[in-house]
Amino acid sequence: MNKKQIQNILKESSVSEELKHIAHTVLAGKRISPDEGLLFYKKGDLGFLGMLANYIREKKNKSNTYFNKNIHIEPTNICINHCKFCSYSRRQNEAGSWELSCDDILKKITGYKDAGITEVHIVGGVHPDRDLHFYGNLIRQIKKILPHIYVKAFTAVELDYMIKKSGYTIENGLKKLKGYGLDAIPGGGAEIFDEKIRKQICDEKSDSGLWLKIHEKAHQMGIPTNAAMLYGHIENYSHRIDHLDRLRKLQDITGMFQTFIPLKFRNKNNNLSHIKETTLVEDLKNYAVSRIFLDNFPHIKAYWPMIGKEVTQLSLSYGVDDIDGTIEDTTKIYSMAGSEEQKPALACDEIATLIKQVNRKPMERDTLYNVIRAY
Ligand code: V47
Ligand code: SF4
Repeated sequence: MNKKQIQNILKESSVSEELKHIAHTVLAGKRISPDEGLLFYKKGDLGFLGMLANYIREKKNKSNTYFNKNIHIEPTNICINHCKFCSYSRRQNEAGSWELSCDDILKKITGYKDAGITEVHIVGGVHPDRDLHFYGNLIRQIKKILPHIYVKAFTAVELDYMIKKSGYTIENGLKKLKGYGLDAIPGGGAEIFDEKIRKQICDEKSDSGLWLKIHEKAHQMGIPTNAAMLYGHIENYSHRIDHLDRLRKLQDITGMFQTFIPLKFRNKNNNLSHIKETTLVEDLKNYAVSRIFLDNFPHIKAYWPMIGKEVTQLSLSYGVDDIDGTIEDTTKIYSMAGSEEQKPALACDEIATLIKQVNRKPMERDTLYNVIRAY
């Protein structure tokens, strides 16, 4: 729908005058305030928010829907932290713990030599004994086997620990990792920035200021990063808007966030299992408000293994233009938390079909969003 059509619909609709006023701000290409974002969350119905989010999505990315050919490596689930929402972390030697050596990982990587993947995504637990050089060497060895691969690795929380363990400042640690071959940083570890909520769900984790600082320093040295938000647990709409606002402010300064990923809290096998998961309407609304509020983020990602293929298709009408990658059944983290896809793997053609079924244009991309193939 174009601007004129939306303006006409708004004229006829029963939407309140205060929401209409904010909608006109969005249509005029202006930024909405945190209070206005909050009002959207609280009072905006799904059709209204979806219409505006889709307008922004198409203005920024047309019908293009991005994905890549990627694998995940989860080197270990041994972790020094005890985040209440986490379903996969274990103590050292605890039943169910895993710890892949550098050689184990390189063997896996060798199996993908001819698979045409363009990205290795590495995220895992914060292992007490592994430092920056262990992981740096891992990146270097991976790139010897797959020289053209982008390595997008380690949440800011993992980075914080490994950099300090090796005695570097954040700046020098990131420089060192860049030298080893780190190309980009994923969006995890952000959870919810609000200090009171963070204390209740992941007290031991690097704090919000540090998460933002690590991403800022990475941006300053030319390393692009993603940003996530874990929602649907004990936070409320104000906490979500505060989270989005802190990201928007940093993006105003650096411009190096590539995509924003709302991560729906899944409640299996963790210490927050008593919390009911959010509904489909709530999930779509969250994508829509994120798309509208984060006017300086180029992309909004729906992580398909977490929410499933059909919800991913729906999300493409609520602001989402990026659906992660082929994955090749290489992640356990989310299946342990009860995600939709227990063995996530899709061939490029299957992803393209999913996207085309909802009249969007599939675009295979690399980690930096350069288009590799338009379908
Ligand atoms: O920070 C952990 C989340 C994140 C649960 O950058 C959970 O492209 C829901 O970094 N329910 C790590 N979420 C994941 C991550 C990521 C994932 C996909 C794409 C990208 C990207 C990055 O996983 C953690 C936490 O927020 N998580 N447990 C759970 N029970
Ligand atoms: Fe550790 Fe990450 Fe799980 Fe927290 S979410 S316990 S930091 S693995």
